[in-house]
Amino acid sequence: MAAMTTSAAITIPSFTGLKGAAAAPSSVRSTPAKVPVCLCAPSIKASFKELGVAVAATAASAMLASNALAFEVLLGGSDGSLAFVPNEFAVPAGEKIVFKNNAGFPHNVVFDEDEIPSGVDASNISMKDEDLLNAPGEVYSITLDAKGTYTFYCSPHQGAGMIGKVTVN
Ligand SMILES: [Cu+2]
Repeated sequence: MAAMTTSAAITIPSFTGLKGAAAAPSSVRSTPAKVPVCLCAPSIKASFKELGVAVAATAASAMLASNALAFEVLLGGSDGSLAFVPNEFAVPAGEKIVFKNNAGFPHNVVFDEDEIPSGVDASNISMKDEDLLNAPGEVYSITLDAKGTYTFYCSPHQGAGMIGKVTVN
């Protein structure tokens, strides 16, 4: 019995090989299906790399096309973290800052009245505590003109550490 099992095991691969030779397209198609992890992982990495290059190229051409740049901050990390991404950044005075709902919402953007430059009214630059961005891609945009450091937070997730800091130069 053991000998028969062994010979059967040897027969199967050689039969598959013959089949593959007879019908090359189906053999090619079945290979990725059998090892999706090995084949997919490098190609995903490659496409992210290509995306990165494409985004960089787009940003560069946008820079050339216009000085009206917007600085984008994601609300919620793509890894599920309750955070502003980036959570610390600097922008020139007058540059538009776009907070974009990304993951883990609802989120909002509220500036801490005690941690903004003097003379700036926090209520003029903050969302209301009860206002929330609920849908993916929803944005809240502001422009900060007074130079200095501003601290802001997301009111639902302040306790979880969703706090950010922007320096306006
Ligand atoms: Cu939040």
